[in-house]
Amino acid sequence: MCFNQFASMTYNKELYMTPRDFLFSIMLENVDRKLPKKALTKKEVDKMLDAASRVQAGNSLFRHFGDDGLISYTEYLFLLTILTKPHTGFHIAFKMLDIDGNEHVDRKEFLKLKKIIGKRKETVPKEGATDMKPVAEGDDVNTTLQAFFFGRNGENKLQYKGFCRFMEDLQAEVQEMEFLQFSKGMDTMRREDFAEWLLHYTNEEANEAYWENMRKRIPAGQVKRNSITFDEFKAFCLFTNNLEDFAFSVKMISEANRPIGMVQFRRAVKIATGHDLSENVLDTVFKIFDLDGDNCLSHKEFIGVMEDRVLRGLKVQPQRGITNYWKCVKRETLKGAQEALRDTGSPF
Ligand SMILES: [Ca+2]
Ligand SMILES: [Ca+2]
Repeated sequence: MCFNQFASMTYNKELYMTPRDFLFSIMLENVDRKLPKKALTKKEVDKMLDAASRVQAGNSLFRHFGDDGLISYTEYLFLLTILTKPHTGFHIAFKMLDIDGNEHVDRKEFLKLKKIIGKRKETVPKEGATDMKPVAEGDDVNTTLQAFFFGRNGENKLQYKGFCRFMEDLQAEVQEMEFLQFSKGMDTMRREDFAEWLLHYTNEEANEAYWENMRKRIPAGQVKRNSITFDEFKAFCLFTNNLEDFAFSVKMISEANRPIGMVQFRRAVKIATGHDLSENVLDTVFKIFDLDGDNCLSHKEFIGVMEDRVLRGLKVQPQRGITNYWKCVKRETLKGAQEALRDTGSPF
C-alpha cells in the first residue's frame, strides 16, 4: 500500500505523510527508506501547524512545506482524487464537502471527509491506519491541510475560490515537478523525453512497439522549436484530466466510434477542454500510439491506453477501468455524504 510505504512520520501512534512524502508518492514508483519512521513530539507538531496556518497559497506550497507537515491517510486519498480532476469536477468536490450547502466549508464539514472517502474497505491499509481512532469533532487541528484551510484553531471557513485555487495550485505543482523530472531540469522537453513521460505508466509489454514507432517516425536530432515547452505540457495534462469529456466529444464527431485523424482529434480536444494541443505534442502522440499505421487513432489505440495510464499513475487496480473507478468513488461519496448528513441531523 502506497500510503504506508511513503509515510515517514508517526504522531500519537497514527501514520502520516509529510508533503514531501506525498509528492514522492506521485513521482516515484517506490521508496527505499534508510531510516525508520520518525515519531513526532507535540512540540514539533505544534510548530508545523503554526507555520501551516500562516503560509500563503501558491503552486510551490507542498515543496515549501517539505517535511514540515502532516497529511493523514484520508487527506492522502482526497489529494489523489483531486489531482486528476478536470476543472468541472472542482465545484462538485466542493459541494460534496459543503454538507449544509451554505457556500463555505468549515472544519467540521471537512472532518466528514473521513466518512466520505476513508470508508472504502479495500483501500484501508493493513497496518497503521486501521486502528486509527476517528477524529472527534472537538479534537484539535491536527494536520497541515486543516491548519492551512481553517487556521490554527479551526476558526476559518474555506470558500470555493480558495478551494479552487488550492486544487489548481496542487495540479500545477505536480505537473511542474513531472516536467522537470523528464526534461532533466531543462526548460523544454525533447520529444523523446515527452514520450518517456507518456510511456512511464503505460503497460510495459506494449512499450517496445511504441518505442519502435518512435524510432521509425520521429526524426533524430531535434531543433529547439520542435521540443515541448512547459505550457504545451500543461495543456496536455489538462487534456488527460478531461479524458471522459474527450471520449464523449470523439463520439459526437466520429460516427460509429471509427478511428479519428489528427484534425478530428484536435477538434475533440478543443471541445472537451477549450484549449488546443500544440503541433509537437499532437504529432508525437499520433506517431507513437498509431500501432496499425493508418494515421488515425482508434479508441483502443489511444483512449484505452490513456485510461489505463491514469490508473497506473494513481497506483489504483488497473482492471476496473477508469469509468468504473469514478463511479465507485461517486457512489461511495454519495453514501458517505448521506451518512454524514444523518449524523449532523441536517434537514438537507
Ligand atoms: Ca458549509
Ligand atoms: Ca491507427
